[in-house]
Amino acid sequence: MEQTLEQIARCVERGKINAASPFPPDLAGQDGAVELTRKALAQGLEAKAILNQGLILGMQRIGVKFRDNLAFVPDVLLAAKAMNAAMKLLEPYFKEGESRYKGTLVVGTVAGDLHDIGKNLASMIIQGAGWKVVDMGVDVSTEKFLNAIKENAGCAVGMSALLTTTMVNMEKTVRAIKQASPSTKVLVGGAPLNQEFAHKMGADCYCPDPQRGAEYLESLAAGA
Ligand code: B1M
Repeated sequence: MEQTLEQIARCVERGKINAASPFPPDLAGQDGAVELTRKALAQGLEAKAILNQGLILGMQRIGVKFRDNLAFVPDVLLAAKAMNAAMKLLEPYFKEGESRYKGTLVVGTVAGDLHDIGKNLASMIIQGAGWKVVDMGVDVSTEKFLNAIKENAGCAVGMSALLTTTMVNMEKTVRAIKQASPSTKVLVGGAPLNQEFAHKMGADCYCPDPQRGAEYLESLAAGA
């Protein structure tokens, strides 16, 4: 049975969605994350074990590879597709609804900025790490972030900015969040940012890559 979980993790890591999917070529014709998840359920494995020791493990691995430049954007997108497809089979087993989540992350690209590829990747990897992600989309105003914090009590907030011009908007939003809700943890990412700027604007975590965000949230969940 452990072998099935490892196979599931490997399928997610490699972006092998199902038997019909042609990618990756060396796994053509073989079972993918969907068939193996079905098999694991038929073997009597708990949905929680399949999620944690199969799907999430696979997403963690691709997240680390992506951080280390050993995997690239399409690899992560395919891994997320494989994970989401298999997750659908597990959903009925999580009867307690959202209690399976470690917490909630509200994410958005800041006001004036329409770039969403990095934000979407971060969302997928963080979701894959067991967090509920409330995606606000792009061009998200300070007011919208503040409303989302009210609607998702206890959430953390993740922001992305790709333009030097919108870094300023990010700073304004972080400051407004810290003023309105000092205990809300704020994660920031995006190519033009750096640790120094993130620190200056008052963010709790600078994420040069999504994995850093997932690890920071993990440390929060562990009470570190
Ligand atoms: Co734009 N663009 N763009 N663009 N674009 C850049 C960013 C630019 C560097 C290109 C250039 O000139 N060389 C430049 C910015 C220059 C600057 O400000 N210094 C630029 C510009 C100028 C513009 C426009 C102004 C162009 C114009 O219209 N004249 C315009 C602005 C529109 C707007 O936002 N208002 C514009 C538009 C666009 C498109 C719409 C065409 C398209 C966006 C499509 C989309 O996102 N759906 C686009 C794209 C694709 C790019 C480039 C080519 C790629 C960006 C990207 O997606 N990278 C980019 C040039 C480049 O980077 N080579 C460029 C891949 C992505 C995975 O990386 O987002 O950094 P990134 O995310 C990383 C990390 O930063 C981190 O994890 C990700 C994975 O490692 N991360 C997080 C990011 N957010 C995170 C959040 C987290 C955790 C980690 O937790 C919350």
